[in-house]
Amino acid sequence: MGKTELYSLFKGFLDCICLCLARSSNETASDTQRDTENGHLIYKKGDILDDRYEIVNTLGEGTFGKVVKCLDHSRGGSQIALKIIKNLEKYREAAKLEIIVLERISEKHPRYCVQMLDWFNYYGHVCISFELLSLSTFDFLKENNYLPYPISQIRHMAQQICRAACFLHDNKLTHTDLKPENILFVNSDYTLMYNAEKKCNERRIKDTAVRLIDFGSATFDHEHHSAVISTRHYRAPEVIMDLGWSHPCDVWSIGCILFEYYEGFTLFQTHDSKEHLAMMERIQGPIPQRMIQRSRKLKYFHCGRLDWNECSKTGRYVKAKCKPLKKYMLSHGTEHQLFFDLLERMLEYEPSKRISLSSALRHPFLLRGKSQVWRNSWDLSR
Ligand code: NR9
Repeated sequence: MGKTELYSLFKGFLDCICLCLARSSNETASDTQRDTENGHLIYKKGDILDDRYEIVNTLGEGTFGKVVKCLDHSRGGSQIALKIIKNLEKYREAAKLEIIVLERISEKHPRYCVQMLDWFNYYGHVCISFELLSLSTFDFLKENNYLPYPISQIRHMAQQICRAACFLHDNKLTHTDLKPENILFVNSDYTLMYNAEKKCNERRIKDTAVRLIDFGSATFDHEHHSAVISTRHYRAPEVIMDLGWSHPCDVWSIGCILFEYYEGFTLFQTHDSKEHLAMMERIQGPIPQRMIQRSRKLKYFHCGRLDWNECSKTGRYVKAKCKPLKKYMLSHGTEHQLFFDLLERMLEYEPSKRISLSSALRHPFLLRGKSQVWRNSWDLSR
């Protein structure tokens, strides 16, 4: 089959889904009693959706809608997570594309991407059911007073995140919104242990199995690429500089995520693009000339350099707040050296030189200690 034929097949499939969703939503479009004015579904504990899903409680919410825990009475009352999209055209349209991505992923059963179980339209709300997961790696960190994860646990989480994103890249997709909030533990049970150094109790997650979620912004290689992607702190330099982006922007985000697991705080704590670039220069050195010359964001640059005054108020803030990457090392043992070597390659400015995820998976930091995770859980159980 040729490329154009494949494309039209895909288009046909897409149109079919759109039509199907549009039909079922039009039937009940006049019924707005069920929604709040901003499009959220009004529900209560015990409500049953699609003659099957019994709502237990709310797990999370956002601009898109809400995520609720349900019992699936067609599967012996097993627990699932249900993403209920707002009854608004804009979000319904986006959800249709998300389902296409999720179906493409589900066909191949990758281990580290969340599994979609089912989807349906409930009075104009697109609903997507998933296997039930647990706390996000961000919420666990927060509930643990931002005490960082141990490096052996970071290794196991990094292996899974890289495998999940590598699978997407192999399937011509970029996630575009990788962040600690979108990486969920399968089970967030923990043990409490005393941290003598910080004189406080510390939570240690028992099982570091994670899954990647939220494919609502995932973009196929052939699709239109939005100019602005990612949540600010995890945004790659090529995105900020409007140089065009592809798979490597996910790698940059993973570098920022792993740093955050290691330190307990975000690498780029800023809300401003120029300040963000200045932080990058403090941490990783000057932005390559080639990138500056091709950038369309002329307002950030002057005479071929970042337009930045180190002596200004924000200039002094960045200088005090950030330091060269290696200075953040908490120890100089071999595994810390290897971890920072990997971070440095993930946070390479030039997208074409940035380490790919298939190479990252062969990096000595990630190759080491496949059995170490076992040894750790064994250590904890004593
Ligand atoms: C799947 C998802 C969220 C299982 C879950 C869960 N289990 C427990 C939350 C708790 C999947 C989601 C997805 N896109 C989402 S939720 O694929 N977007 C909204 C959110 S809610 C938290 C971060 C992003």
